[in-house]
Amino acid sequence: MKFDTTLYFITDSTGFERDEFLRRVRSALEGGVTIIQLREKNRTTREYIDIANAVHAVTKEFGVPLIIDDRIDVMLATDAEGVHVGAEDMPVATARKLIGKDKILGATAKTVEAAAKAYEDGADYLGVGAIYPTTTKVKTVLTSTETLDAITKAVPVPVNAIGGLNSTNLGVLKGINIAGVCAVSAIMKADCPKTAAEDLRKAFKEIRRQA
Ligand code: TZP
Ligand code: MG
Repeated sequence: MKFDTTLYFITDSTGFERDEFLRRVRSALEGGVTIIQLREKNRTTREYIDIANAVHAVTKEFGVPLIIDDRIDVMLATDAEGVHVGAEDMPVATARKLIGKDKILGATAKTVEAAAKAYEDGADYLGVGAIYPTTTKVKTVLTSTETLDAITKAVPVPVNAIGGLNSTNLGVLKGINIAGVCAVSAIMKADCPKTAAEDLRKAFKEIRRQA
């Protein structure tokens, strides 16, 4: 399926009541996020499916694909548009085999070698980072912009930058052929997710223009 990673919003429901969480997801969509990943680390399978169905109902209104972090079973149960696997999750080739060719498969890569393998194994896009230190709970190390640049040149699929990104600090990505940026807290924790998404889109457009 076709997708656009220009502004890739990854959710984190930690600390939000369900209604407030869903309100924020909707607000981010109103601000123009182009793809959403539901990333839930402390949910039972039942809860994960329940929140995924609720988020999917909203993303469908906007025609924006929903990607499920890590859990192919949750993706299948909710008929979400895709799944994203990290280095410690299901191998990319296995994930592709299980989900078929039509679902979107994303992978995390921190080196050119890992990126090339993920692409060969069937990834449709790659997330690369962390570019900056992040306050979001994640096991990650920093990835240099040189490595990010090399990855964009090594694979033909869209490559997104991730990690500590917000509308004021995208300058370091100028001249690198990324397809888009991923953000968790810059949107999730913003006073207004809609405005935050709009600002990120503008900032990304601006570095594109200057490149
Ligand atoms: N992978 C690398 S950094 C990161 C993930 C999931 C978290 C990014 O979160 P934030 O809040 O946008 O820094
Ligand atoms: Mg993961």
